[in-house]
Amino acid sequence: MRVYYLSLEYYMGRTLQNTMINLGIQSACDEALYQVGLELDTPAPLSHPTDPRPPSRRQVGLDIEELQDIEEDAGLGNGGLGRLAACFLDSMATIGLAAYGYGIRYEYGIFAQRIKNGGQTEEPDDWLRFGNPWETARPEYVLPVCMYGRVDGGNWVHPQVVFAMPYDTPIPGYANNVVNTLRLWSAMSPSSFNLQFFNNGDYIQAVLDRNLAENISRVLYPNDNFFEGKELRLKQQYFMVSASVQDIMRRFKSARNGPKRTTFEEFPNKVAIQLNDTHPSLAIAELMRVFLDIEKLSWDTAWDIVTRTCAYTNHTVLPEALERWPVSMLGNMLPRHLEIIYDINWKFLDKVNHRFPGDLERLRRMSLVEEDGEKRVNMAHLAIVGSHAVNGVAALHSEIIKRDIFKDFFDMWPEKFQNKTNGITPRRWLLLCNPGLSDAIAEKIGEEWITHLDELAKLKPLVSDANFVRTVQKVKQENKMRVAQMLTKQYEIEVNPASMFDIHVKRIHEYKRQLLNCLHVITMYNRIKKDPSAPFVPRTVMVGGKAAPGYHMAKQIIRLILAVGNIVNNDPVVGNKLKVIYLENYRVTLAERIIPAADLSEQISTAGTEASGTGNMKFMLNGALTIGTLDGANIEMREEMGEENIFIFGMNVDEVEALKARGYNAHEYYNKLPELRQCIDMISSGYFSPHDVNQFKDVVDMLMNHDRFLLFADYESYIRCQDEVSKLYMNQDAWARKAIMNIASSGKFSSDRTIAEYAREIWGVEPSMEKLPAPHEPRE
Ligand code: 26Q
Repeated sequence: MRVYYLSLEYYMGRTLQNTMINLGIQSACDEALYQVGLELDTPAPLSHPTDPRPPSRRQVGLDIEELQDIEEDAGLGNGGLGRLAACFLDSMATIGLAAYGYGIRYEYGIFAQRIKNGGQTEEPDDWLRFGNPWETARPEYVLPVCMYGRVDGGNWVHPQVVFAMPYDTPIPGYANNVVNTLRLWSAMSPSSFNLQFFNNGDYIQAVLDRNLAENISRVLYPNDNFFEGKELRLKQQYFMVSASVQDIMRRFKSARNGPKRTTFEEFPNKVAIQLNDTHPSLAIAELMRVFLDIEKLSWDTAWDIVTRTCAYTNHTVLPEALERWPVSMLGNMLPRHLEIIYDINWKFLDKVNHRFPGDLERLRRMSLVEEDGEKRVNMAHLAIVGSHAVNGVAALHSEIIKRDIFKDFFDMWPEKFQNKTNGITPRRWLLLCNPGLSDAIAEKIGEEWITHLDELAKLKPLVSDANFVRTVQKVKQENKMRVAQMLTKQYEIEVNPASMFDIHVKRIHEYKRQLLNCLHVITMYNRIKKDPSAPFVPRTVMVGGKAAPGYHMAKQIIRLILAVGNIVNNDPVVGNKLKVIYLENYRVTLAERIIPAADLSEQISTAGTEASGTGNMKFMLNGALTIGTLDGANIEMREEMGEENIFIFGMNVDEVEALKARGYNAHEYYNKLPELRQCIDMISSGYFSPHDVNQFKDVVDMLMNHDRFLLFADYESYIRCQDEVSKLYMNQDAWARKAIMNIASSGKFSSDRTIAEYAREIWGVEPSMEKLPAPHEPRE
């Protein structure tokens, strides 16, 4: 069985250190570079062959960290979904699956965020500027992709052709001699492109127009959890799907021990295709087209193969993130696929009608084609109908899917619906990013945890080992110092490394409620101002994350946090009790720095909105305590560590639903809670924006009159919970013991566990932790 992971995003970050670690050559490389440095003679000035002085040598060798810092992040993703794909690649190689990642080689990844004039600006991410040493172009496997044209008697005629050039990146497993492949497609214009111009004599124009085709893989769309129905985005999706499906078919047909004469009955036993959200869901229609039009299979045979091959992972329940492509756009670009989608829909609705006779309302709800307003194809419906398994990414999320957004489909096929709680790779998110903690752990329980994260449970008894507690505290302090030094060096910001590092890093989105955190900051500020001599547990609040360039409210949220920081950080009454830092350009590499230095992790989305979260797991694994809602995987984290080791506040999903049903009225809370009212009044009166008192009018208006995420309803409970956090922080040992309980309880959140579940319960393949013989060693 070969597993194919199809994703429009891979948020890989850097590769060098990860490669050295997985190959087991990190310390050798480190040492070698150091020695090379020492060998470098720096000739003494004016030295002469007869000079009796020995040639001078460098006092210190070359530092591998300096080399690592030169590498660009491969930022081919937005946030959680893209990073999950990257963690999965690492785990699939580590647990020995024959897995391939397929995606797009964007020439520009997620934009670089710069803070200018109090807000976010975007700079293009020209990550290939100095070349990419990890990739190999494979021109021998280039493939044509067809778009546009029309259907004539069931045949797709006169399409435009673009070439898909594969670039392969090796994905090594951890210490097991496995190397899988991530294959990313780059668009290349065929030399015949726009030949009609050429024949008209406009050769120059024909060459210039090659760009049009090559724009397909130019840039990653920077929307996180938001659907934007742009034609170029649809082209990207089909381009990736078409090239990947052809590649998969070619490999199936040429398999060494495959059938002599190609029969497709075996296809679902040899090929598993996992769809990372609906973004690659055209694969279902494309596979049908290939089996019907090219391989000439019957509809029923083709459909049986396709549905047994494909599986779909949903990553969000937010309605604005669900892909609903206009029929007109799809029909113009992919006329044959639209026909096939209509045929899938007829046969599907016929089945529904047999199961639930006469339930017209149900047929309307379940149709792949939405007919209210502009006709659209609901891609989630296509993905569910065309897959044998549909999964959510945390227990709560998988329940919400069954109960809410896909209820009708659950009624129809309860057996399709599964849960696969997300995970993170312990190689990057502990071993690589936190060597101090890794060593402290290894000293007590060895190194098995690197591939069997459940082993961390062996740390639980060590909460009463005073030495271990002290070591963990020391490691955290060192990690904090490193971040403090970085902030000083890069931004000339002085932070108090003895203060609590309270960290909120993720994409900026209303549902993630960075504004709630901001209200807590203002509340603390007001308390300090009100009684400057009252005891206060010092905090450094750091917020980081990118806003989608077109998301006005998200950009305003960044502006407000910066403005509040400006006032708080420069108020002499506050001193070093409270600092607010905006972490510019949060990305994988910055996460590797920041997360190991966190005391407190903010995971405060409105219950029922964050499908899982994975940052939450990274903080837990690195010994931060969490303040969070009963949302996504927070619930399972609490279950693993016990409720005494996590700070949970706010409404649960049922309470959120009840409040919505009753009617949420922000004014009630505003009138009832004086500290909240004070915060809001300050924002709306321009306290934080003296040069433009109306700056945050829209933010206040949203919070007061149309807040979908019910901030004020959780304000009081959040503030109380934060007070408890501060109280505990005064007892450093009690805090550290809970931190150790967090680390020791994080075994479940290894992506190795997640992938083993996908393997057994969706792909029908057994993981193998066996080490392969090294290529140059004879097989036993
Ligand atoms: C779709 C169409 C057109 C343009 C953009 C998009 C688009 C792009 C990215 C839609 C959604 C996304 C990203 C979604 C995402 O990152 N979801 C997160 O997935 C994580 C991994 O499962 C979860 O942990 C997070 O809870 C979820 O928000």
